Amino acid sequence: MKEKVLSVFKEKYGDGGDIRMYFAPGRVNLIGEHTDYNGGHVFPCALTIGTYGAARKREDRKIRFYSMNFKDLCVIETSLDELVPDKKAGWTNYPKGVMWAFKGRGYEMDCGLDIAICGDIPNGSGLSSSASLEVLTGTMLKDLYDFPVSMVEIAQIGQYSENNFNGCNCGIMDQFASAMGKKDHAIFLDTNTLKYEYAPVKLEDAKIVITNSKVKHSLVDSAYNDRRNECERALEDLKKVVDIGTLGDLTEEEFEAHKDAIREDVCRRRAKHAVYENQRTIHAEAALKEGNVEQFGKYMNQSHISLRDDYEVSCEEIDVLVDLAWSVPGVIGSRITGGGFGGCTVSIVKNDAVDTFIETVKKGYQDKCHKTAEFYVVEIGDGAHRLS
Ligand code: GAF
Repeated sequence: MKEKVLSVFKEKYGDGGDIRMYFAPGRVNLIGEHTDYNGGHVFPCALTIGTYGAARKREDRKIRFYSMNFKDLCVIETSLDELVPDKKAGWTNYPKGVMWAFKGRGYEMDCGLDIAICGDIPNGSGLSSSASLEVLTGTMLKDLYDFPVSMVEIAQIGQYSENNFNGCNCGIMDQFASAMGKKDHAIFLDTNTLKYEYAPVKLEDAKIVITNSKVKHSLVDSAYNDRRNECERALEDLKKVVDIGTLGDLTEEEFEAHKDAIREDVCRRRAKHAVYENQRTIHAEAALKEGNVEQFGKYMNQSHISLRDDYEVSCEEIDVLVDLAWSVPGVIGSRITGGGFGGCTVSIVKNDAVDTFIETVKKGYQDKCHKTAEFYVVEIGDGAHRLS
């Protein structure tokens, strides 16, 4: 992939000069869903699939973009003086947003650049292709312009640009995983403090299998923002009776003791998920640390039920995939992963059950939903970096 991007870069922009190559991964979240904007914990890992990019500084203020994923589009040109969102500019709003956010933090690019990218994250799968593009851009800018930013700041800048330039009110999990991932480890991140710890994912006799439903329901962004608002309303009500900053500050017992202060039933259920899921994530990480993968799988299953029933971010197709997965002997745990309303499930499957898992789920999904699922047996990779 790296060679392909480099040769396309040269074909589009010409050879010579200091062309540098970078990679930023996509992510899969093992557990801790919809907790990142509620001050809770998440437990994602970076994947070995992601976005590759080649870049070279220019002498003028032009910025040129080319993506091998949208071959029908030609080179898209803008300038350092035009860093504003533009619907017509499509995917380039992500890198532009990051440049704009760097500038807002006082990191002024003194010249433009040419960029060519190519990603191997399946389109619309919910494995964070946009976060990987943001983090890729941040990694390029840090290296090419010598900006003294840490990888954690790159994640923060990515999230800030997505919230304020691209209008999606996401939490920090996806950008953090892409920037800070570590091979064979998941990141146990407290989104309230940004304290994190790497937890080895030693699955000697099991694999992580992602199943792509190939479904993406409309209104994903508005439904996502609705969930956020409902959690905020629940928090406001709770703050009248208990001294907390976020839903992540509550234990299950404290929630049960104070939940009647939440006036709307729907907000109570959303808050219940956020509180229980946060606690589940803390327990799940501890179980994994102790080598108790079976227990970890049980928490994954509970997470799915809570996302399905209380948070209501699943959908028919995803529930079919998870039910089928649960029916296969050798499946340790299975749940929806990411924002929801389609996208992917993540399952931990015993090595000798992987083939049966894929066969059973594929056939059952085809029979029940008349759709063809895709399966990826994934490896956990490193966070964003410059390629040699
Ligand atoms: C999406 C968001 F981008 C994340 O911040 C997170 O909230 C996730 O949905 C749900 O856990 O991926």
